[in-house]
Parts: sequence; C-alpha cells; structure tokens
Amino acid sequence: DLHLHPHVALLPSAGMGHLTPFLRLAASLVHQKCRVTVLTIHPSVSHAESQLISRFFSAFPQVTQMHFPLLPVDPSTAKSEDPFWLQRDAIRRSAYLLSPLLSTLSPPLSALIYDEFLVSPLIPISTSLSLPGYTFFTSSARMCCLFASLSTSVADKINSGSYRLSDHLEIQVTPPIPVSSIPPLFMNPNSILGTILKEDSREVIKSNGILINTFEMLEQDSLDALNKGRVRKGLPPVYAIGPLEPCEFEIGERGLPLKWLNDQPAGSVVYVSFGSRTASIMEQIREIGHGLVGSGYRFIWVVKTKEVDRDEEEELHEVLGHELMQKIQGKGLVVKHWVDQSEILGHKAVGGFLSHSGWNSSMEAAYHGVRMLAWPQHGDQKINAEVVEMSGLGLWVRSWGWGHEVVVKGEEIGERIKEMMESESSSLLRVEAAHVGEEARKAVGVCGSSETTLKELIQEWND
Ligand code: BUP
Repeated sequence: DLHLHPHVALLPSAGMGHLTPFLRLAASLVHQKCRVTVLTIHPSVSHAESQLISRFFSAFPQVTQMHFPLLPVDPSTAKSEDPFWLQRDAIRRSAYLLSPLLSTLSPPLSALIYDEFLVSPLIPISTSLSLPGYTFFTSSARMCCLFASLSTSVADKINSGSYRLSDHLEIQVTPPIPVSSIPPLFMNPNSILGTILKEDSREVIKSNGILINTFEMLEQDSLDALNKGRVRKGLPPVYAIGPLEPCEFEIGERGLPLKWLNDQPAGSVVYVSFGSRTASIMEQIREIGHGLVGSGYRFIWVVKTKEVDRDEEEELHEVLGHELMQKIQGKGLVVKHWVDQSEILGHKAVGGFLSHSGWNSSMEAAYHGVRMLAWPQHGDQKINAEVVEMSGLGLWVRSWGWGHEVVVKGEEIGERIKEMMESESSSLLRVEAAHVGEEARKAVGVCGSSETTLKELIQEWND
C-alpha cells in the first residue's frame, strides 16, 4: 500500500562521519516501514566507506541501491587537497544528473534527504521533482546554530576579522558560542568550505526541514533557538531524531579488540580514537602513547597517520618506535586499522573515551553513557566539545587548543586521563554520563522524543 509506505531517497556525502549516520537513518526508516533508496558513489574515498556500504545492502536487501555516476573530480574547482572535499565538490557539480535518475524510481518518491554539504545543489532537484527535500545535518544542533548564521552579519564579522578571539558570537544560544570555537576554515574568507557553507546556509531555508542526530534533553536550548526563530527567521522545522542507533550491519568480524576487552575488569579501559579523518603527527602520537602508559590504565588506541585509510602504509612499530612498543606491551592494544567503535564503547570494560569529539563519536558515547575527554582536532569539534562538557558527558581541556596547534606532552595527557577515570570529579562524571546515556535511550525508545519526532515526520510524507 503506497499510501502507508512512503518512499524516501537518501543522499549522503563523502566520509564515514556522514555515511554512518545516513545508513543508521536508513535502517530506522526501514524499521518504520518506509521504502528506502540510498544513492551511492563508486569508488568511495575510503575503504571503510565501501565496506560499510556493502554490509548495509547485504543486511537490507529490501533497500534499493542507486548508483550515482559522478562527473570526474576536478581539483581546480574544488580548490582543496582534501580527498573528501574533492568528492563532495564532484557530487555538487553532478547534482543535475540526479533528476532523471530519481524520476525513474518506482513507486515514486515521497521525500528526498540530502547531506548538509549538498544543500544548494539539491534544492533545485527536489523542487523540479516536486519533492519535499530535507537537510540531514550530521553534526550537533549547536553547530547547526552556527551554520544557520553563516548567511547573516555574523559571517561578515567573522570574515572581516572584526572579532577578537575572546569575543562571543551574536547568536541567540546559551551559552553563547566563543569566537575561539569557530572552525578555523571559516575564518579564512577564501576557503572553499567557507564559501560553500555560506551559500548553503542561505539556501537551507528552502528545505522542508532539517534533521539532526541529537536529542532534546542533550541540546534543548540550541533546538529551541533554531525552532523558535532565535537563530534566524524563516528556518524550516528542525527535527531531533537521535541518537541514531548503532546497527548490527556495521559490525565486521568481531576481532581482537572485543576478545581482549572480555578479559578486562568493568570500567577499567580507556578507548582512544580521533575519528576517521584525523591524521596525527608522529610526535603527538608518541606523546599520547607515553600519556596512556603513564596513566596506569589499560587502553585500546586507534592510531591514524593518514587522512584516508587506503594510504596507511607504515607499520605500527615504525610509528611508535621500539621503546614505546615495549612499554605498551601488556598494558594496551594499539591498532592501525578500523575497529567497531560502537561495539567497543558498548563493552562493559570500557570506562572512558579520549576523543576528538566528532559528532558521531560524541553521540555514540552518549548512547552508551561513556564519559569522554574531548580533544578537538578541527572543524565542528570545539563546538561539539562544548555540548559534551555542558551536558556532563565529559571533560574538555581548553588549553590543549586544536589538535594541530601544539604538541601536548604525555605527562599532561596521562594526568587528564586519570582525572577522567579516577578522581572525585570522575565519579560525578560517571554518574552524569550514565544519566545522559539513560536519557539517550529514552529519546529513541518507545514514545521517546526522537522516536515520536521521526514518526511525525514520516506521517507528513503520508499526508
Ligand atoms: Br577511526 C574509527 N571505527 O576505527 P565522527 C571510526 N569509527 O567505527 P569523523 C569506527 O566512525 P566528521 C574506527 O564510531 C563514528 O561513527 C565512529 O565519525 C566510526 O568523526 C565514525 O566521530 C566517525 O563524526 O567525521 O570521522 O572525524 O569529520 O564527519 O566529523
């Protein structure tokens, strides 16, 4: 019955931080009895993306996979060396190819959901097909407040350099966003990312709605600010539908990390990862290693030396060096490949998470109620770290700055890990993080705020 089963097409952009929440959303829509089509691009930038795509379609044979053939990547228009940005630029330039593709789908589509980095090219597509179009914003609602303000005078002030680092932005959100938290790329008026986001910020009001992977209890004020016109007049409704639940299809072979965790006491292990896109420099990696050893805690640590997983060549011992390898023996597990992060965070042996506070990682920590030590590396991560800190989910050491700014010494890292894991404040942190976890489960549970919101949205497509 077509009427009861709306057909929704999803278009993620490049990178695991975008693909993962899109596929989790696809899975939720399937569970809510929607028909789903996912647009995919070959080749994907990273190996992790292509693996996840193939696992997803094996798990959900009822979902239609639609191949989206792109115009070739063109470094001269993308003006970037970041392979993920090159791919996003190619998607944007190829968007016009989508109308004929999408119009062939049967049954006809009821809605189109596209990534936050594809807003302006996709709006004319949904309009030409008379389809309601939705932006899926894969970062925090707080970050969305900044994004939605990039087409206002706030952005002009950012670009003209008229703010001091100690100022706060004139965005009506509590607490106000410090200028020092703005993604560094936004500060450069010539950056392609800045230009694109400004254009998308202007156009996003033409979307029928904005979906965000967050939940009311976590980001009440930002969601209110967005929905009540405090950030910008004319914004479409913002739907908090998170935390999108980690799914079975994401899990590869249950490898060594999980076996190893089974032998560790409850809450004793620190999990360390800076996400799928942050390559750390050798010097910082070694300091982190010394910090972990010095903390006295057991750990699982994901080391990345290249932005794209396909480029990782060096062996672990070349990166860490002989001495550190020796010290680590018996204390922790270091890997240089993809791990099932959500499974790890959900394991009872894991007690804390040293993280770049990428939004997906933060939401996974929230979902599992695991306390965090946030160390923002770039992009939206300081703004996310503010959310983590405010909610009680974790700590953030502001003096560490952006990951690439200073090399933080191992001793300091070790001290802060201890602070997260064992000090008096950590028992408060543990309680607060567990509380966030309970609220997260409630939000996506039966009749929870996010579950209800998603159902209402689907109902709109039926009307
Ligand atoms: Br690395 C790594 N295993 O080994 P974020 C990451 N992840 O499951 P990012 C693994 O990738 P953006 C690994 O659980 C999360 O779902 C992790 O997304 C998973 O950060 C995702 O946290 C990473 O948003 O993306 O990768 O920096 O730049 O888009 O924020």
